[in-house]
Amino acid sequence: MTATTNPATANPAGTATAQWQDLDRRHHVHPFIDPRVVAEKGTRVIVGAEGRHLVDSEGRRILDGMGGLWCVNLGYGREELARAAYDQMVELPYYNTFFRSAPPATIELSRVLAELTPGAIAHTFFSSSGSEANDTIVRLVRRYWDLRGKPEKKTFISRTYAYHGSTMAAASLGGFEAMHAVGDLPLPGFEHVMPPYWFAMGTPGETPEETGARAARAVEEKIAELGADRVAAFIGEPVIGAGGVIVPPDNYWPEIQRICRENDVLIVCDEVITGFGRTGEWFGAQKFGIEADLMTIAKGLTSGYLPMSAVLMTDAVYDVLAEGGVIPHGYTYSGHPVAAAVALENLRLMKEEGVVDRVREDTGPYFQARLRELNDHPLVGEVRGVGLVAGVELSKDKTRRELFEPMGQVGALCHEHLYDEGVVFRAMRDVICTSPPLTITRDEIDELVTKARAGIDRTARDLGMM
Ligand code: PXG
Repeated sequence: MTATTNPATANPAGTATAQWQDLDRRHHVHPFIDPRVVAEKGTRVIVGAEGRHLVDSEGRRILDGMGGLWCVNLGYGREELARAAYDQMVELPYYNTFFRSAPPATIELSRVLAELTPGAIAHTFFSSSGSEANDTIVRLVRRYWDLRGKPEKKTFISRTYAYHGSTMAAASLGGFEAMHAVGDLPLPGFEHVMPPYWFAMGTPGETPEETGARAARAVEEKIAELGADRVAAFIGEPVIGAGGVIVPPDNYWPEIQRICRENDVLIVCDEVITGFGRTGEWFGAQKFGIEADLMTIAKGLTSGYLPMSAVLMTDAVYDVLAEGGVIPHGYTYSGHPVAAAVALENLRLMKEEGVVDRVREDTGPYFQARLRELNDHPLVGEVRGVGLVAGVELSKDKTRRELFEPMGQVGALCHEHLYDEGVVFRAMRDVICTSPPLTITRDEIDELVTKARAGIDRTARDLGMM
């Protein structure tokens, strides 16, 4: 395993897990985790990985049911990606895209993305994280409406449980109260409506399609309430990811599309998780028939090997922005050549290996079918998902769709048990989410489901449910 031979990342015999944990506790501030929990339990030190498995500092081999953080789409240990980065670093490690300049890899990537993306999407603005890309979208969309002579059209409509990132604007777009509570968010001009989340928000007797229709109607009503002349855009993940894998019924997106078009509201698809094959299509927009005006991409663009994100836009949006002259917006690392070289190699490998076709035709349906076997479990309320992303909603009483209170404790407990069984999931509220590398094999899917059931069994025993 490369991690044990590379002096920069090795876990030398003298450095025990406890020592790493002690250093981590004293000096490292983690995102999204209670520092007191890190202090008490110690961080998990991940020292290497190969294929779909991680290796921790205790030498344990763990199946990565999360593809890192919804991103390591080609799996770990892909030397082609390392070589692409190395070659580019030797040739041109950095140059900016500000001074009417650009590295060839960056230009080529913008061409490849225009070819790969659906519909009229043809232009790319690069950044390094999904959050930066979504911040960029807020600025560019507001400028777009200024240039169109409609400066009142500034408000973004998003959804409860949407995740769009952690910067001020991206967290404002997101629909999490706990995130809004940090930094006095949302900023002005961000509104939230219900998502098409049948299990938790469907009224008794309502079908998923009826909940979907009601969630779409909430967008229409919000536009009416604010006035269409004040609404800039609707933003949505085709499938809500970090918010608990909320898969919309088929009638939801066509309604959103109609409502936005009728009200001259732009459609922004946040494809940070759903992009690059996750749903069995290259983009979630294709899976759900969405004609996006702008798209956010990140994560799977480089399989997470280097940070890179982008805002993609149609000719129609770009032409308005371009006529407005200089766009005073950009990042030092916009279009970073090394990240671009890795993205190009990543996309080349995905095409060469037919990764997206395999997810659509083979591993995706197999994964969904096998995970749905968990529906017979007393603790499982619902299994939902598409392609290689899924959420298992743990519930007190599935027939009544009753959730646990307070929310999140059962999910966190289950997450621990799953790790002890040797598989990583992501617990969000009491939904245990999985988004494995797209290269996962049928045998590894069997391993994932077997370990998932064992972890859920342990959780149910703790709760006295079996
Ligand atoms: N949009 C979506 C749909 C995302 O899932 C972002 C934007 C922001 O990307 P950056 O690169 O700025 O993180 C994301 C990121 C989790 C978790 O706990 C999910 C994400 C990030 C961190 C944690 O599941 N998604």
